[in-house]
Amino acid sequence: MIWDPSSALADDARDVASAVAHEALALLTVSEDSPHPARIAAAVVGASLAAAAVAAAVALVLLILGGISDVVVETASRSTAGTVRVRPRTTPTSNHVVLVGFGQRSQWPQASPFVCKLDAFLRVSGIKFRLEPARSAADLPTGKVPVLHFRGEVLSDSHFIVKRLVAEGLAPDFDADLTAAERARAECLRHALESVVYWGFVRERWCNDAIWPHTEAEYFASLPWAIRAIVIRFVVRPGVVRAAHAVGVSRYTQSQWESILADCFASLAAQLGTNRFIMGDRISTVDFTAFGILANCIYYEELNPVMARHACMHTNLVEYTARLHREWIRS
Ligand SMILES: N[C@@H](CCC(=O)N[C@@H](CS)C(=O)NCC(=O)O)C(=O)O
Repeated sequence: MIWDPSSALADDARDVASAVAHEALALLTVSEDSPHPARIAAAVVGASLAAAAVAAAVALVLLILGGISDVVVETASRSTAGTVRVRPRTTPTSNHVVLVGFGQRSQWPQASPFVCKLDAFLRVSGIKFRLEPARSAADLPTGKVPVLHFRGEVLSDSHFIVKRLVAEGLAPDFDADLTAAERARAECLRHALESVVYWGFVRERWCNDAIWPHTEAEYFASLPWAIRAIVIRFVVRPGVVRAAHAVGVSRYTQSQWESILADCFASLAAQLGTNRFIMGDRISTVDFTAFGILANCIYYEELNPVMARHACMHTNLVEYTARLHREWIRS
């Protein structure tokens, strides 16, 4: 989640600072008994320091309140209505499609397997889009990325966005040629990747104290220091860590978790075999999920070394990811 507190807050703090400094100087210059110059200098320095301290304190409080109010507004509206109403970034007649992600890295891939999945799906389907960062938590109707602004609507969840674009005839049905048994296998793989393997990113990026500083720098570098030091550290991270505990991924021992990962990647590698795509010689929807997960494993090794090690044990998975990167993203 990303906050973008208005610069008006900082302006307020600056105004307070300059008013305090101005008052202090005015008092000194109109004094009847002309004090000693050294005392004047000391008083000016003292007043300036006091003004700076007041400004810093006001700015800190305003910035923190800005961030916290975002969380509070988001939580309150979600708990009553279930979803947050977000103003679309496109009009009903607009041809522009906006993919909202975390936006913390300008170069590909986004540090979210689901954003990466949808990004690839849109490119391969020939749908032109702009990638924009979430400007605040209130930009995300379900609190998650990706979000797609499309013809005046705000769509959430990569799976349902893909379904919607196919139903509208804007994207091909990549699964049309699969048999019922193949669809079943593809669906099981998709769930294994999105509902099990995905949590490996959370376990490493958010729950590992040694890796967390790198995650924080990668995700939140653009936020003001006060928001990072207080809101991210004491509100956001603990929430994600609690979610990992509730799902159970952080309760496994390291060897238990690595054995689950090893089985999942071995299944994916076995299904891919020497084929071009996961389900054979044609793209199917599960390829976008696999690509998003594998690209995040491999290209963010510093944030998830265990995931990267397990994915890279399978040469065919590494080659598949590199080839799709070349064909889908770089071309
Ligand atoms: N089922 C969703 C999952 C999306 C998801 O979990 N996104 C993660 C980033 S990779 C997220 O936004 N997490 C924030 C949170 O859980 O608060 C989809 O397919 O879009």
